[in-house]
Amino acid sequence: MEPRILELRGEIDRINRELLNLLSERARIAVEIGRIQTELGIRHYDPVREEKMLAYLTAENDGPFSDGAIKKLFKEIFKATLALEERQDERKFLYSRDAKPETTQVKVKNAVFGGGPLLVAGPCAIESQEQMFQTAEFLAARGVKVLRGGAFKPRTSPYAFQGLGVEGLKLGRAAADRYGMAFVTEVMDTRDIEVVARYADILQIGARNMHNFALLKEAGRSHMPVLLKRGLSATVEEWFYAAEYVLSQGNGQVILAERGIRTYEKWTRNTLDLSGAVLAKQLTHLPVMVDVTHATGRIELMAPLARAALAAGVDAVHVEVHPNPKVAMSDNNQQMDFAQFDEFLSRIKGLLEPAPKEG
Ligand SMILES: [Mn+2]
Repeated sequence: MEPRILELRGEIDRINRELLNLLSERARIAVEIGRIQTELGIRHYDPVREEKMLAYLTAENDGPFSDGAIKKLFKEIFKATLALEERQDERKFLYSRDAKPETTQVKVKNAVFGGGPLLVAGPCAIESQEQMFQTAEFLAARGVKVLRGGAFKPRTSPYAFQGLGVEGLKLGRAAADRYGMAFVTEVMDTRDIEVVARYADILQIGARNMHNFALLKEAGRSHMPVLLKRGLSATVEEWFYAAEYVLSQGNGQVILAERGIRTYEKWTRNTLDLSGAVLAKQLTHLPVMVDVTHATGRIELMAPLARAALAAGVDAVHVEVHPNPKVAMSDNNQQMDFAQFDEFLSRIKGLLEPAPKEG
């Protein structure tokens, strides 16, 4: 190598080191500014300040870099700094894995969410004693530990079947007790939390209520396990923030459920956002469930997507099962009958073995 080049490269290495030190010093100061901004509730991103810095730098610039190149370089520095400040904030959220590295386990009866793959199953709506007992008996015999069933139903039409209410809660509780299962059911109104908590083991907050902050806070105060479904049009961030509402009330028992989001696709009821579910596993310490029934609305898709979800490491899969879906009072086409559930189970069985312990 030409000695002159080697010498100049040595100079470049020295300057790189200095640049690195200066960048790091700049970042540390910016993070301190970010900390104060967070304390004061001020946004980190300040476009006016960025514009002023760029104007100053281009005015000072005598080349050889063009003003455009200088702007581009510094914009990258600004971007990386902003990301650092936001990362700093992220650490403070209770849902964050930075706040709590180990996966939270939510224990209900014999079931542990976050302690190996689980199935949650049952009819869309609780309709009768016979229906609930038949379903619970069938599911319990197949090792399902968590029974679902809606007593208060959020229906798109106000004239559709709204659920049996408290009568339904009693049926769900009785069926779960009879077959040694945990019982999860939806609560839609802060005024119902007390009565639902009396009969259920887990309070479900449905997709349509994910943004009902009063309900989230009350569910947090109940100190009951909460199954929080992602809203139809909620971003992953909004979903986590909804969980934060519950956690911030001192209730750490939250299970996140991805149940499909609304997209332009019409051949599936919703679009299963498996990326969102995996992000929830990676970024939060909360157990994550994937509801393949509402995500797809198509029985033939449920086993493949349940396999995908379990292979991707989610903690639970949710399906609707009904002794006779044809006469069900809601979601007729997407509830499995018993034979379909057996077929479903045989297709996912290999993935239901407990995962090796986290190291
Ligand atoms: Mn349903």
